[in-house]
Amino acid sequence: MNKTKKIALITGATSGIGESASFELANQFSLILCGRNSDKLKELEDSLSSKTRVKTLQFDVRNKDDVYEKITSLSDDWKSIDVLINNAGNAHGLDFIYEGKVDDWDMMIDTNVKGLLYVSKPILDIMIKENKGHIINIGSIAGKEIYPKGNIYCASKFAVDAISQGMQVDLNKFNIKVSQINPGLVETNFSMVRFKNDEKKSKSVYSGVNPLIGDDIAKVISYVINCPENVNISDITVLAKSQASSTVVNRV
Ligand code: NDP
Ligand code: 8X3
Repeated sequence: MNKTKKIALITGATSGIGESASFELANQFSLILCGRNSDKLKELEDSLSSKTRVKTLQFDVRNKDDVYEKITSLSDDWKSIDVLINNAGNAHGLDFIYEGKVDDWDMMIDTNVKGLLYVSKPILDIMIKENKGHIINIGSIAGKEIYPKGNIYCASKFAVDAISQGMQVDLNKFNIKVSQINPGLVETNFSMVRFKNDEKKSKSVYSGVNPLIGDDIAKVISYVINCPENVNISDITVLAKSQASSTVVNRV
């Protein structure tokens, strides 16, 4: 196994887009796979370690101290992270703002915004010191357009959009690329989380859509990473063919 492979760290590797990205990138990178679910992390390690070096880090991105401790404690052969994929996140609830639950709002802001920052901070320190790196933030079409009842989820992804732009301007002088990938409807566990395991509601989101799947976004991630050194895809929105905007979807 090639120990000189570049290193990619993926958050939210235990499901959906992050899991697909883990498989997609296994041929090219040594992988640091992050998630909360330790059984699933072990399963991923078992599946992928015949292809590449795998290190798993178990943390909740909302836990600032734990995130910092786990990343800064990486051994020297894992520390030199080349690519950070900030993917962990979810929507919680789909309610008019006057009916929204404060706990859902906390979860989205704490995970999608603050969690992304907590993970990025120690890795920025490493990348700046090494004068190299590529950060890929998974935004959303919800970070580009507001849709009814999207309110706080949209706000969290608009924040990711602003953070991505902020990273790009501030990190430019350190030879660090920053890219944001904004998917539309991707059939993952996303809607099950949003609708608190209501399978019927969750399925209805994708009915008649022929939606994107995690592997589609994983291929885009790989494309963005593998552009020539002089090229940066700074912001890309990826939709299913049947989706024209957050609210315009051709269901058949
Ligand atoms: P999934 O629910 O399938 O995966 C989400 C991943 O994020 C899981 O691994 C989950 O871990 C992890 N995660 C969630 N909360 C935390 C937390 N507090 N700490 C650590 N890990 C956490 O959904 P997707 O794959 O679809 O979502 C991935 C990203 O893509 C998210 O940022 C989402 O907002 C974004 N996105 C999704 C779209 C879609 O339509 N599916 C469209 C646009 C963007 P666990 O299993 O432990 O919860
Ligand atoms: C997920 C896409 O449209 O369900 O970010 O908000 S959407």
